[in-house]
Amino acid sequence: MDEAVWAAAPWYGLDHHILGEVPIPQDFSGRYKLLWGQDRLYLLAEIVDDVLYDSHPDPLSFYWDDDCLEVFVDEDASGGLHQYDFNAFAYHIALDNQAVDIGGQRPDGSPEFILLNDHVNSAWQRSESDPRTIVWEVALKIFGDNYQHGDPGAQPVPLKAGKKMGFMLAYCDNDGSDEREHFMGSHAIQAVDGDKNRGYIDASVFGKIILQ
Ligand SMILES: [Ca+2]
Ligand SMILES: [Ca+2]
Ligand SMILES: [Ca+2]
Ligand SMILES: [Ca+2]
Repeated sequence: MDEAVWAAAPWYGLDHHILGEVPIPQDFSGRYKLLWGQDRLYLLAEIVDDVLYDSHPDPLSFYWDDDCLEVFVDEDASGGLHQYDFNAFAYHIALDNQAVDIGGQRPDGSPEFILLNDHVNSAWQRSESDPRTIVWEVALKIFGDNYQHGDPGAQPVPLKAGKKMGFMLAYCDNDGSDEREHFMGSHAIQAVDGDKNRGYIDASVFGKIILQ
C-alpha cells in the first residue's frame, strides 16, 4: 500500500451492518480503496480483526462461516438476481486466498459451490507498523454475465473510463464460533423480511461505481 498510485485513491468505509451483532472496532473494522486498469480492478483493504479463524479446511465447505473478504461485482450494473448464475459475482476470498461463489444448482436444488481462483489474485499480510491490522490486496478480472464456467476461452471484459459497474465489499468475521459472528459491508442494504444479507442473492443491493 506504500506504492505511490494508492495515495491518490480515497478510502471508503466498511461499516454497514449486514448480519450478527455490530462489532466493536477492535473486533472488526475495515476500510478500502479501489483502482483499475484495463485488465483488472484493484482492491486494497485495511482490516482489523482480533482473531483470524479458518475452521473449515475444505475451501468449498461453509466458507462464509470462516473469516473471508467478500467482493461483489456486477459488470454491467444491471442489478437483479444472481444467486445461481453469473449476472453478478460474489467472490468469497478466504484466508488461504482461494475464491468461491455459487455457480448454479445441483439436480436436488442445492447450491453448487465453485472455485474461481483464476479470476482473483489475492494476498494479505499483517501490517509491520500495527500487527492488529491486516492489509489485503486483490486484483480481480471482471467477467460479464455471459461467463461460462469451465470454458477455457472465457475472456474478462476490458475496463475503460466511464464504465459503470455494481460493486460492494464485505467481511465475514468469525473468531471461533460455530457460525460467523459479524458480517459488515460497504453499502447500506434495505432489509427484506428483516434480512439484510441480500448481496449473494440480489445485485440490486450493490453500490454503483464509475471508473474514472
Ligand atoms: Ca473479530
Ligand atoms: Ca475455510
Ligand atoms: Ca449483471
Ligand atoms: Ca475473525
